[in-house]
Amino acid sequence: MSTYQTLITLGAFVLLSTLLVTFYQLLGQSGETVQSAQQGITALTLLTTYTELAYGLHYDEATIDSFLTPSEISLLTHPSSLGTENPPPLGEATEADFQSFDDFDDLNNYEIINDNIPGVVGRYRTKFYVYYVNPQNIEQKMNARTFVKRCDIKIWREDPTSDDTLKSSIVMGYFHFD
Ligand SMILES: [Ca+2]
Ligand SMILES: [Ca+2]
Repeated sequence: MSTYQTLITLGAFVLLSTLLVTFYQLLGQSGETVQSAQQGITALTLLTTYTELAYGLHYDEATIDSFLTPSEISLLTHPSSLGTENPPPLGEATEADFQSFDDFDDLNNYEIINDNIPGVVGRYRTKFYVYYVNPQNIEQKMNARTFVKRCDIKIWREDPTSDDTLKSSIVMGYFHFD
């Protein structure tokens, strides 16, 4: 092989390795894309599930067994006590999770860790935060009882760590027509 041929061969190898590096970079990127898409879908699935469960709850512990009129607003849970009612009323289970929650604000400060979802890699954490809002403006948090509560939900994959957090808010109102 002449020097010229060797140079051409070397040149071909350089070209081939450059192509291979680019190829593997692309492969790596699409791997990341698939991973982050899977993460997004998982977070969204959890959000949908928890949203449906939350909407199945009563507005307040005080509205489970009785119907409140606007003048009885003071019977609602105090803004600083939003959360679970433990010990629970006689004959009811300790309020600890979605199986035992019975009203919307039981979700306040609740956290769920999912690390065993079939077919899904990683550990996901979901946090809930519930507060009263102004019925005319649900962006406005109220430190007083109202007939509208808002629940902010945050979901993210914490292992392997991810920078993406899914945030969502749901609102529940208690209305009466009299
Ligand atoms: Ca409760
Ligand atoms: Ca409660």
